[in-house]
Order: sequence, then structure tokens, then C-alpha cells
Amino acid sequence: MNQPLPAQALGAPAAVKHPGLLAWVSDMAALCKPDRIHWCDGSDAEYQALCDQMVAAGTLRKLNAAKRPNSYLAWSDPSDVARVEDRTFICSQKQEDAGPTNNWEDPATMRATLQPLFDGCMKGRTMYVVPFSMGPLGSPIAHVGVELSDSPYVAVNMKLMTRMGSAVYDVLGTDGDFVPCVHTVGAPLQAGQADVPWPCNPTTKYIVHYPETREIWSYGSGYGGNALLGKKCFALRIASTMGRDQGWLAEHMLILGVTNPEGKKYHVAAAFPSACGKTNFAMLIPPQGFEGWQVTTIGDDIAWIKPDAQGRLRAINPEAGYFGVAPGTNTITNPNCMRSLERDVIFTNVALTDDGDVWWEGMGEAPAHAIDWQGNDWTPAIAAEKGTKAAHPNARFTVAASNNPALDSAWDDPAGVAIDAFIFGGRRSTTVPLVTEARDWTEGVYMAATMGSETTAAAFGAQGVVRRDPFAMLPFAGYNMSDYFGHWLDLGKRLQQTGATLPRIFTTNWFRKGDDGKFVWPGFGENMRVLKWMIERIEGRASGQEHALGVTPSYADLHWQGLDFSAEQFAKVTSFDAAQWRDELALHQELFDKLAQRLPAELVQTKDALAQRLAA
Ligand code: O2Y
Ligand code: MN
Repeated sequence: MNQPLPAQALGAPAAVKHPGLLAWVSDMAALCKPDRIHWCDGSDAEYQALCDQMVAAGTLRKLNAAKRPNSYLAWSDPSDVARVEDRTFICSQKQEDAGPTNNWEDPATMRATLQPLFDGCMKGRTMYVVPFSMGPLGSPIAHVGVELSDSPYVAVNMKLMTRMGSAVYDVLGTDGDFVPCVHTVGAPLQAGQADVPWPCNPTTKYIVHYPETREIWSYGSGYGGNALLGKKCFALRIASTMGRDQGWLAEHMLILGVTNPEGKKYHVAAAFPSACGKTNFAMLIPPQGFEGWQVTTIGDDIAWIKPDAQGRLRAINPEAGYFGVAPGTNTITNPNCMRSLERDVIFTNVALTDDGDVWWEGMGEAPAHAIDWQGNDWTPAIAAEKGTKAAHPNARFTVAASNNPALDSAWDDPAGVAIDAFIFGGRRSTTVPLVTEARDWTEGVYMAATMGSETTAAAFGAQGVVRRDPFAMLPFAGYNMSDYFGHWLDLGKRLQQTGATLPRIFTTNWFRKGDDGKFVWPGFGENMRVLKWMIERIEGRASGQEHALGVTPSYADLHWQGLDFSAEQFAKVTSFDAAQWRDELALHQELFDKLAQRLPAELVQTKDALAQRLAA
């Protein structure tokens, strides 16, 4: 039996006054058996020292400071490059509470499986104690977590991605709540054994959530969402269950501020599955013809949304940085993002150029020579001959939000921002119009529940298959998806009863293709035209046409200055075909069959009403 270390032997800083936190760290140290414990203070000096240590260990390369100041490049083990959905578990007491879309395991069984894996898992390594706040420190919408990890890469990424450091101990005081997160790369070192640049466990990975006790245990991977436990594990899976129990929402949504030329500001939260241009939308620059309009970023990936005393939904970005996909990002698709990446960045799995900078597919002109993400020579000729990518398709950048030139002035406001509209977007080459407004909350929840996206080769290996991704939360809901729909419906009902005005709900699809197989809608900054229509719908000044699916703009309802886009092209992206929609409804029914056990009756009624309108 492991003996917990006495608190004083843990080396905890004086600021830690929380007996529960000390006891837990002591227990975990006794289990994981690290050689050392390092309590992170979140300082710049600590960040620098950890980066220097990882450069010496070969985990990071320092980039050319003249080209990319204070920036680093990591190459992961080729087996450890993305979130592992098939190794991600929701271990609720009852299987029905995890629902049919999550991997479930009985908590006691899972604990018995993990116990021997974690026993001694940090031998030869340092256990980093990483205190972090998801959201502005002390905000009523924020919550605290503490991650124990044997990866210094995790510690530095957590500094960029969260409010990490000593101030969190003050927020915790002696008895504040925190979500305990334990992470190990699952590669203990025997005495004298040399380390590798990217330790991980090539065969065994577990990303485990215990929603009832609000714990996260992650084993075997050092990459992204598997290891930076504040992000998908806490801010979505655990937080969504907290939201269900406490009456709020944890959503896979970016948050934007939109200010019109009269200076009136609105806030929208938008959910998009992967490969739908979410980061581009989060950093949208209004195009020509939109002088006087301003779009600012509050968050790029996750929103925590709580009703205030007046029943208005207020949102914060629980994160403090961006962990975005590099490939495809360039000065045309996302100029603000490229400016954010000019300095102070950790890149993972992009290519290293001969002048000590980075490159990825879709960044711009290819270098004559580079070292690819696996450490091999790469040239355009090698790429043409062997199809080798310089950067892994899921290569990432980690950068603090403060680097974003379009950062919203209220992004760090503890009170959050009042949400005026929700947007749910998918990637569909046919069937789904450019934009549709829901007539009411229930219809909006139906639209979000049934949203789907065509898979891209980069993401899933097969192309063009429609994958249902309700609310873009399929891999991230920490509980039964049908209960999640019910929670949205109940919250809407409850707020309406208080007399509060609910946010409007819209769906979008930027990805309709013409007969030539090319996208019809120009996308990127031009999405502003749709955003403006939404804002003017909220203000009651834009008209729209009501039809079977909801309300859509006609050609004259959108602002076209600065873009040559004909009424015929517009018809191609907004038209819908009743026969195609009858097929679509059959696919909605497939989803509902899968989720039948606790599916709210309102959604079935909404589907039936839609079917009747389509038949009329
Ligand atoms: O593959 C990973 O570990 C990262 S996944 C990710 C990262 C940032 C934002 N969103 C996502 C996602 O999968 O939705
Ligand atoms: Mn995401």
C-alpha cells in the first residue's frame, strides 16, 4: 500500500492553504511516485526555464528569434498526434447517463484498470502541479482545476491556454472547489534510462472522466486534448455535466463581439464541427463594403454560459489561449490568426524551414527544402513523388489570446458578455441553405440537434460522408446526448418564464457546391454579410422569407457592396429541395432512433411538423 507523503514533504508553496488539495497531491504523488514535485507559479521565468529545459531535452526546438521571437517547435511521437475518441470514456454510475454516443465503463471497473497503470507511472520524472482557472479569476462563471502532469510540455501549454499560476491558490482559499485532473504520459523511466523527446505510451491510452465525482484521469498521450485537461476534458465534458446539474451551459462555441457603425455591440456564440472554418470565423475581418463594422474575438472554441439575475445568458471564454490547426491557415483565410502567430508561439508537428522558421501546407509558397514533422528531409519534389506532408494535418499552434489583434476589450470581463444569438454551422455540399433562422427556441434546438457535417479526408480518412454532430458536441458531451437536448429545452423554458429574451438561433452552411464541384459562397470575410443580416434580424430591421425550414433572407436582404455575387449564385446557396429534405429527415430519424431512450418529445414533434410542412 502506498504511503501518502506528509504535506510538508510535498514542497508546497505557502500560498497553498487548502488541506484537500494538499491531501490529494500527496495521495497522487504516493501513487505515481515521481522523483520530484514542481508547484507551478505561472511566472514568465518559470515558462522560460521549462522551455529551456525542453530545448536541452530535444522536446522543443527554439525557432529563429529574428523571424519568430520567443517561439518553439515540438514534434510529437508519430503515434501521438490527435485526440483519441475511441479511448475516451465517460464513467458515470449508470450507462444510460453516458448515453449511446459515449464510450462508457463502470467507474469501479475503470478505477481498477487505471490503478496499476498509474502506480509508479511518473518514476524518473517530475510531477508538475498546475493550478488553473477556466475563465477570469474569481468570475461567477469561472471554475478552477488543478492538473498534475509529468509533462513539462503540458505545463507550458497550460500557461498559454488557461489562467495558470499562484493566484489560483488565493481563489481556492482553504476550501474552494476544484476539478482534480491527473495526467501522465505513461512512460516511467527506470534508473539510468535515457528519456526520448516525446515520451508517451504507444499502446495504452485512456482519457477518463468520472462525471459524478468530477475527476479526470488521462494516461498515455502527451498531445493536445488528451493532455491539456482544461480544454475538452474539463471545459466541455466535465463542465457540461456541471451545467446540467447547476442550470448553465458549457458549449463547443466561439464567441464574437459585433459592433455596427452606430456603435451598438452584439455578441454571438457559434458552434461548428471541425473543418468548418471555426477559427477563421472567430477572427473574421469585415470585408470591403463594411466600413464602420467591427468584429472582435472573445473566444475561439469554448463558451461557458450562465443566466444572470435578469435571466440573460452571459458567456465567458473559459480559455486564455488558442490551440488551433495550422494547416490551411494563411493571410487570406485568417490574417488576424497569422498576426497572432508572429511571436510567443509553441508550434507542434509543423515543418522546420532551413532558416529556423515554420511552414505548413496552405501557409503560402512552399520552401525549397524543410524538415518535415517526422524529422525527414522534405522538398516539393518529395511531396509530389511520395505525397508526404511537411506538417501533420492536425499540426497545431498554441498561443495566448493576448496576441490576437482583434481581441475583444471584454474578453476577460468576469461578468461575461450577454449573448444575442447562437449560430450552428455544418459543412454540407448540398441540401442545407446558407443561413436559416429558427422561428422559436425549440426549432433552434432541433436544428442544432440534427446538424451534420460532411467529413473531410484530413479529419476522418473518408470524404463526403455526413456525420451527425449535434451542437458540434458529439465527442464532448459528458452525459447522455438526449438529456443534453432536454437541458437546452428546459433552460429555454425556464428563462422564458422569467420574461427574459432568449438569444435568436440560426444555422449556417458556407459549403454549398455548384455543378462544377466548387464552393459557391466565397466564405471567410464574406460571412460578415450573413452576420450583418442576423444582427439586423435581432434589431427587427431585416426581413426574411418564412418557409418549411425556418426563415431565410432573400437576395435583397443581404448587403452586397464590395462583392460581385449574383442573384443566381445566391439562389444556389439558399435554395432547398423538398425531396432532398425528405431524405434528410430520414437521416434525422436515424439519429433519433439511436437516441430514442430519453429523447425529448418536443424534438419528435418538431420533426413531424417539419415533415408535414415539406409534404404540403
Ligand atoms: O487533436 C487535438 O488534440 C486537438 S482537438 C481541438 C483543438 C482545439 C480546438 N478544437 C479541437 C476539436 O477537436 O474540436
Ligand atoms: Mn474544438
